[in-house]
Amino acid sequence: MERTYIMIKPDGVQRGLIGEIIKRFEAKGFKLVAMKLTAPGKEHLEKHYEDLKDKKFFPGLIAYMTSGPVCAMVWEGKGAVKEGRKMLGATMPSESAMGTIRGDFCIEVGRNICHGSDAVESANAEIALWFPEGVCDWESASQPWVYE
Ligand code: RTP
Repeated sequence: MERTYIMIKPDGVQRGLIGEIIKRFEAKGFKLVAMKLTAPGKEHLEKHYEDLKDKKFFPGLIAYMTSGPVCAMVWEGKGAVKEGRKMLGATMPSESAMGTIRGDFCIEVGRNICHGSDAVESANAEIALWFPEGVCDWESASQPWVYE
């Protein structure tokens, strides 16, 4: 089953949105297989956002991402990467549809609450970076009620 890396950024944590975001992923039918509240520091975040290192906003992004703890999670389910991105909404909150997490809860791109992997390959790399200890393989009783 496909897995995606979803992270609630420092603003989402400080604003008390962890429960709301978890609620949406659970209600959708995805399965939480790893989660931790962590503040890993600059080097780790620079690695996570390595592909953006030449962007003008990179230093600000790293400062934002290291300003407090993040909630790192792995969610599992059919099409988890693409569906997860849909649930987060567009990167720019002004373009995120209402009903999405960013559309409902934020205003600025530099405080856009959450991160979601953009492809299966990046999801696998991000899961390995954030959860080198591995994830929990557990059986969910609701699976036959989610998948036909
Ligand atoms: P993320 O990785 O956080 O899920 O975001 P994303 O794929 O939707 O967007 P990406 O282009 O990878 O940008 C990563 C994060 O950098 C911040 N950003 N700031 N000031 C700006 O113009 C700007 N553009 C991007 C956002 O926090 C964005 O989520």
